[in-house]
Formats: sequence, C-alpha cells, structure tokens
Amino acid sequence: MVTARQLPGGDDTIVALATATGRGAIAVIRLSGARAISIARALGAYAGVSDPHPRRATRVALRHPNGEPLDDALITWFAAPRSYTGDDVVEISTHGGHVVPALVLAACVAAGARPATPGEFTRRAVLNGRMDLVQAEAVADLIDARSTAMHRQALSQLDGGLSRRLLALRDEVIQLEALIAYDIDFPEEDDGPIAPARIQNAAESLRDALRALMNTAPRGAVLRDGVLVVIAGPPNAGKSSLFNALLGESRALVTPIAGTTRDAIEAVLDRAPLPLRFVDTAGLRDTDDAIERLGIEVSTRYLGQAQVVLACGASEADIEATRHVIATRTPGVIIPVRTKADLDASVPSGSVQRVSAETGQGLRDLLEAIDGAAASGAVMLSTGDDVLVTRERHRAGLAAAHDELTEFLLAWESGALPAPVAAVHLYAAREALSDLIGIVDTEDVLDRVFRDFCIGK
Ligand SMILES: Nc1nc2c(ncn2[C@@H]2O[C@H](COP(=O)(O)OP(=O)(O)OP(=O)(O)O)[C@@H](O)[C@H]2O)c(=O)[nH]1
Ligand SMILES: [Mg+2]
Repeated sequence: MVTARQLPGGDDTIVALATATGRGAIAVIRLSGARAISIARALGAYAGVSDPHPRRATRVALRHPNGEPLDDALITWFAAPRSYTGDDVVEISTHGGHVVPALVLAACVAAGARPATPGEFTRRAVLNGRMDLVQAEAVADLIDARSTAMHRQALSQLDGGLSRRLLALRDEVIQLEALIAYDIDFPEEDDGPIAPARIQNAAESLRDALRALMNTAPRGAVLRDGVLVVIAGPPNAGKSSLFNALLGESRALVTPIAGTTRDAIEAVLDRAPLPLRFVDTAGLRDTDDAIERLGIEVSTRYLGQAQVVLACGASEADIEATRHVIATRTPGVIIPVRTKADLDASVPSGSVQRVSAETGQGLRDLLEAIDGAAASGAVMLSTGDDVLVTRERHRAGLAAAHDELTEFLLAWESGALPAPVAAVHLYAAREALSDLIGIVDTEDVLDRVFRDFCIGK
C-alpha cells in the first residue's frame, strides 16, 4: 500500500486554516507532518518543555520566528499515529478575524510548513489508513450537508456504515474466488470439486445484493439534494411570492408585472423527513419574448424531474389550466394551490390548498401536504435499509461490480469458459469494490483460501 510519505510532497509538514475565514471568536490552524512540533516550538510553544503532553491544550504566547508577537493562543499536539491524518498534528486555536489567523499561518510557513492543498489533510488520513475513501467523502458531505437528513446520513457513513457493507460484499467476492480456486486446484479431492450450483447460488445472491445497494442511489440523491418541488402556474399567479414565503426569506424577485421570473431559482428548505428543494419558475404561457420563452423551457425541464409540483393559480380556472398544462409534463405528485387567498372571499373547495403569501395563511398546511407527498414518493424509493449510496461514484462502482457478476454468471451457467477465465470477472468485480473503498491489497484471496480451506493441513 502506498503511504502518504511515498507521494510527492508527502514528507512536507502542511499547514492550513481549518475554520472559515472572516470575523469569528476563534480560528483553528492545523499543522500535519513530522515537523509539526518543531514548527510549533519555532512559534514559541512548549518553551522549556522537552517532553510535551499529547492531546493537552497548552496556552502559548505565539510569536513569529522573527520574534514579533502574534497572539495569546491554545495549542494541542496529537501524536502520530493517533491523529486525524495519522501524522503528528498540531492544532493552534487563535483569536479569529482576518488578521491573526493570516499572520499565524504566515509564521508557520516561515518556520518551514507548506500551505496544504484542498483536502490534503483528509487525503493523508486515507493514505495513512485512518479512514477509507468512502469515509473521506462522508467528511465532505458532513461539511456540505444542507439538511438534517443529509447530516445523519453523512455521520453514519463517516462511522463506517457504508464501508462495512462494501467490505462485506467484497468479502463475498473473495469467498467466491476462493471456492473457484479450490475447485481448480483440487478437482480430484475425495469429496470432489465444489458443486457448480453452490457457486452459482452464491454468485446470484451476491449480484442481487450489489443491485439492491445500487438501487438506493435515487433515495441517496434525494437526501443529498432534497425532494424537487416545482412551483408552476401562469404569470403573475404569485409563485415567486409563495416561494419567498415558504422559505421565509426574499430570494425571488416579486413585481406586479407578469413575466417577472425568467430563470429558475432554487433553494433548499430543511424539513423532516426529507429536505425540500423548491424551484420558482417562469410562468407557463405562450409568449413571443425570446428570453421568457427560454425561461419557460427551463420550467418544462424542471417539471420533467419534479417529485412534487405546486399547481398554482389565483382562481379555480387558473389552477385547472395549470393542472392541464403540467399533467403530461411531470411524473411528480401535483398539489393544486389557490394563491392570494386573502383576496378571495369565495367558499373554499375540497382538495385545493389555499395560501396567502401576504398574510401567511395556509403556508403551514401546504408545507405539511408537501412533506406528505414527498414522503409518499420516497417510500417508493425506500429499501427499508439504513445504508445507502449518495454519490454517482458509489453507484458507478457498484454497477461495475454488478455487471461483472452478471458476466461471470453467464459464463458459469453456460460452461462456455474454463473456470479460471470466468473467474476473471470476479477479480474485476473485486477491483471495482476495492477502488470504491480505496483499498489496494493483493493478499486477500490467498489469505481467504488458507483460512477457510486449511490447505496446509
Ligand atoms: N394580495 C396578495 N397579493 C399577492 C400575493 N402573492 C403575490 N401577490 C402579488 O401578485 C403579484 C405577482 O406576484 P409574483 O410573486 O411576482 O408572481 P409570479 O407568479 O412569480 O409572476 P411571474 O414571475 O411574472 O410569473 C405581485 O404584485 C404580488 O405582490 C398574495 O398572497 N396576496
Ligand atoms: Mg415570479
């Protein structure tokens, strides 16, 4: 296995600001590498202490190596290999803001550290075996999470939920390879070669398990991006006003002029059980205005992907017209919405949600109806399984492994290929899963053969 140190620049001690830039109480500057401690000392830390305690915050009067005072800070050393990256890590908590962190960062560089490239700390963690690739992605997902649902998913992935599942699947491939290796090497054994049906059954159930995990991708995508809720209706229906009211902030432009919204505007609302991704669209109508026409084409494209559509109108006739227009353009659940309800004195009719962006009337009920529609759609996506894949990389890796298993089964069932040739597909399936998890190891099959088959006995 390649270690961090064998890569170009892998010996460097890297430094970066770990917290967001700008005004804030505290900033954390992180150093990682063999020289982390000596750089910390060059900045005034651990003066007169020959043997600093790891994992203990120590107060330090930070100064530049040239002697210039920088800050009154806290410093903590995480000794290798028990650190985030697996190398020596030093974290310096300074006062926040624009100047102090920049000066401390510059001082670290002056003392011999190199500015880290994006993701380099986590990359080192992967190369040093502190986490696998899937967990590294979970770190990014946790930081980027825009909803509590995605946050929960990222935490579980960071905890190794998906990694364990992928490792178990990879183990099953190895088990199959071992069965075939045994079959090839010992066809004349007393108890005979492995029954072909046993191998076929195992391969089929493995292929099905790969497919099941692969099929969690649509649900993963919904967790990541939110349920797509498109607000559709004629110009001036109050769609942008509704969009703003649902989000509780003024995101979209609102004017009394029909045709105000030209481009789709998106925003995510963190709701349970699923985040909602609202899209405000251009009003649906025939128009000669080229730009507005483009906007309407965008609306149509969104409608084609929508999971929920709010069919808006300021009158029953408008709502009906909207429903009529979108019915053939969307696979989503359609919720009829009567906008500007504050202006309407007529008796409410059955299933139509009546809302007013002006007074806030009906907004809560509408949100609950959307949650319900989103969940009913999501139930169809649900697998009753907590572990799911959220990235195209995961889906593609599983698809590759799945296709290799299919190829293997074809060859195995027909008996057209000799076993060692058919087994090449298993090898490829294992590689696809290894790439997914980020492991490179060739000893696994041999280990398994020896352990399960007691060949030396
Ligand atoms: N009284 C009242 N007026 C509203 C309400 N919602 C929107 N309006 C008014 O209706 C007009 C159009 O609102 P928009 O939200 O821009 O309508 P739109 O559907 O986005 O229009 P386009 O982008 O042109 O398609 C504006 O003058 C709003 O102030 C409401 O709930 N009550
Ligand atoms: Mg608008």
